[in-house]
Amino acid sequence: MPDRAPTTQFEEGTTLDRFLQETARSHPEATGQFVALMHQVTLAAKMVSSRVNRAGLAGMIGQTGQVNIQGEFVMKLDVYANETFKRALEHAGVCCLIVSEEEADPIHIPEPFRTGRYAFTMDPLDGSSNIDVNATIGTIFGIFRRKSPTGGPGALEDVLRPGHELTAAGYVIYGSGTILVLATRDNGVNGFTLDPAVGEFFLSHRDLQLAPSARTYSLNEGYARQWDPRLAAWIDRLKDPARGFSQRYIGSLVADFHRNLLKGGLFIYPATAKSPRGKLRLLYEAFPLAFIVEQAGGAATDGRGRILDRVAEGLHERTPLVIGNRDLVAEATAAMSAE
Ligand code: P6P
Repeated sequence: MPDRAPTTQFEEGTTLDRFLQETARSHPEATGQFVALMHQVTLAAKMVSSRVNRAGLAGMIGQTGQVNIQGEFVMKLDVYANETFKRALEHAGVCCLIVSEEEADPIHIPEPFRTGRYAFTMDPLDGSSNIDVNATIGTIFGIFRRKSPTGGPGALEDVLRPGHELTAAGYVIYGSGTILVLATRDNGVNGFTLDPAVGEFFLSHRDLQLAPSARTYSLNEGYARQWDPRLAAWIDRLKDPARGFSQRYIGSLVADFHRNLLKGGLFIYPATAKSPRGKLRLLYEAFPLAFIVEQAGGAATDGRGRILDRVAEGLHERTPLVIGNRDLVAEATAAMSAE
């Protein structure tokens, strides 16, 4: 369990801004760039939330007809979310490089803006295929301290590195409410709920910790015949009524992850015949969620080893993902990797 100062000094209803300012005070070396970065993330999250909630009215539903690097039809909200987070981050002098699921190449900070001390990775709007059925979607992000020389342009070395070098990670879930969940090494995992009437995020989920175990598993059973036989056999054993499990699968990574973070559970997106290396992205989906779940006392593997020990070798590299309560992740991983 990570050793850190609990956030008990913050009462419910503390604004995210106050939380960031006061936790920064425990870092004398802080330059304020992390707080400034999170201010910009918060602004972009509010803007995307507003647009997502009005998508049906604002004509943002429906495909643009463009195809992104993933070969998926780009939904209009994907484009808006990507542009909104980029614009919020590139002028603030806090980032040296941005990596987005929506863009093939790294996004460099344009002139005349200064580069900052952080590299930012993101899936600006994950689960966008669920938008037109009004299902919950989300933004996932990771934050690395730059390795490249200060003041110059960011470089691939700032992001193609082990996941355990993340400084912070989080997600924004756009559902019945909008919640920003932020994980840092010093203050664990905390959730902030947006009050749209006030335009502020307020601390609502303090010091989130996964229960020791759970009875929910989450994966797409439609691919069962494509799974590795060892996984198929283990899932079949998991369905023994004596184990008391139920299955939940929304098909939106942030929604499935958020439910399991709050209620406990195991999420698996394995390699399949259709996606032999898995479907989810290592750098800006698996790494951030693995960082969050470990800060909350859980675990994340790729079906063989710890996700955060992986080194991202490509910006859009795919990976299998097994994530959730530590005991269930260990049991599933042992089954999937048995000789
Ligand atoms: P499948 C959404 O398209 C997404 O990228 C994740 O949000 C989600 O977990 C996964 O794909 C669902 O994939 O193949 O089960 O529809």
